[in-house]
Amino acid sequence: MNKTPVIFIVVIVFLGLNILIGYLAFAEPPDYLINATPESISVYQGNSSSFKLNLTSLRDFESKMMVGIKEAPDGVEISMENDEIQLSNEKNLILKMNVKVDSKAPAGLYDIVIEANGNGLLHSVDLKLNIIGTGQIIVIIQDFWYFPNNLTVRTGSEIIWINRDLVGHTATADNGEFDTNMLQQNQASLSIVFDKVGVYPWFCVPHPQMVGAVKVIE
Ligand SMILES: [Cu+2]
Repeated sequence: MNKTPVIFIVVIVFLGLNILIGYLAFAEPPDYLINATPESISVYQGNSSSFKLNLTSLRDFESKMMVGIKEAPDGVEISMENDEIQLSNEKNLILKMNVKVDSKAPAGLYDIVIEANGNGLLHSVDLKLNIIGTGQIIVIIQDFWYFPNNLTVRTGSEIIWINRDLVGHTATADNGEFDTNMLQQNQASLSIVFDKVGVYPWFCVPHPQMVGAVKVIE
């Protein structure tokens, strides 16, 4: 018996199923696609700020939505002035968001996720929150990395690096302006004061792939 027709039918059915699955997965576009600006906000440690988020629907839809914060870093409280909004076709909507940053909230760059829920369908928007350090800031060295490794501080702030790894590390300025020298496990550096505006990248002498940077602002 010639098996060619059987194989042919099997291949056709297989391809047909794939096309059908692909259609089901992609044919129905998500009901809610929103965009938010600004994409990044900054708040000083121990401060509160309000922001206007500009929400835009990228597709035609009209819906009542519940808006809330899904994820915020420790020591940060975020609330929406209106937690229920009406997002309309192609209209921009301004949403007021209040951000309260505890003085102990760690300085650095964080992701916050805002989630909108309309008729059971979820859509999230990611924003960057830059917590600007003031006073004394601790950078932890752990697992061959700096936490935070990218931070903004106000002039006059000081940074102390603490090594939590078994092996020794340094935080050494690229331009040679500061150097913690070798820090052994659980050793803290002397505090380094940043009183000049600028960007100061640093690295670890024995592990140059370990890098960080501090941006000093007015
Ligand atoms: Cu190192």
